[in-house]
Amino acid sequence: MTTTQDARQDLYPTRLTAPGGTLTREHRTVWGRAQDGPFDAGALAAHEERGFTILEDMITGDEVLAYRQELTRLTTTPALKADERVITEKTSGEVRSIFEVQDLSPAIDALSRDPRILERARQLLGSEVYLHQTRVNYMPGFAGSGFYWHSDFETWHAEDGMPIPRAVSCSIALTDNYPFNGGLMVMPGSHRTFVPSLGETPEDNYRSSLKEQKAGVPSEAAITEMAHGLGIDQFTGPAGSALWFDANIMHGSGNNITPFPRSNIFFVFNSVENALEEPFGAADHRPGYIANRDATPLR
Ligand code: 6CS
Ligand code: FE
Repeated sequence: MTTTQDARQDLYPTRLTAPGGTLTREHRTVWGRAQDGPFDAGALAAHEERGFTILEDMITGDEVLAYRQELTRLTTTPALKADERVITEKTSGEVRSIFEVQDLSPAIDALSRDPRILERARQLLGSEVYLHQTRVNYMPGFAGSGFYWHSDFETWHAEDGMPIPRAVSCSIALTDNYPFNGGLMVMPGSHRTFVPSLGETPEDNYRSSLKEQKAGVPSEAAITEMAHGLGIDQFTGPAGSALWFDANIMHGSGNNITPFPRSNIFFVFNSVENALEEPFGAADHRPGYIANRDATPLR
């Protein structure tokens, strides 16, 4: 007798018990058309090809200052110190990320619904969208630790039950992103390859993975092959710039030992047609503040 779990098709098997080769992505990257939103046909074609788009001046200098004050307010709110949505740096104990930030900051909630952001997410995903995950990353100076190479979709598929990579992240820089202060690195075109990871998901993995990801990371062999084949681009640009990147693009960031923090706001938009199911590679799904299970369209 097969259960629905067994019968369910998994196009992107990962967290394998034996090494498996890379897979070619089954799904397109851009689901909407030029007439559906602010991106023109050329921009959509470039996003389909590279898997990411950098927009300078996504928000104004005044807005950057206002959101930077919000980030400071959040880190200096005593009640939040013990909140499970606040992730601290492994070594320094400083705030590393705050998840579900739209519930903690009305200003950031409003930004996620701003047409400059929401219309682009709807256009790229070709449907109504909802917030799968939001977070602010502080990447403080001197002690900001980076994120090893990974595909977000690999985690969201395995641990949250996201069926296909019909999701897009928008990272808005609140500080200047230099090559040397932990700027996000991406491998252009890597979104078209799905790299399964080896090793089952530990119980309650999110309690450590948000500080330092161990399960779900690609092999050095896969990273080496992709880096040689595709190269590495880096998201640099002034505060107010935005990086739109596909859920499956291979990305990572280095540590930040400079005095210059690299803070940003992340919105992860998922298509309402791609709502979370049961995890494809873990026993239990993650809490709602990391993976929203309410696919009500964002208005
Ligand atoms: O596990 C997650 O959902 C988070 N981890 C990383 C390294 N990037 C995506 C996401 O925020
Ligand atoms: Fe990531």
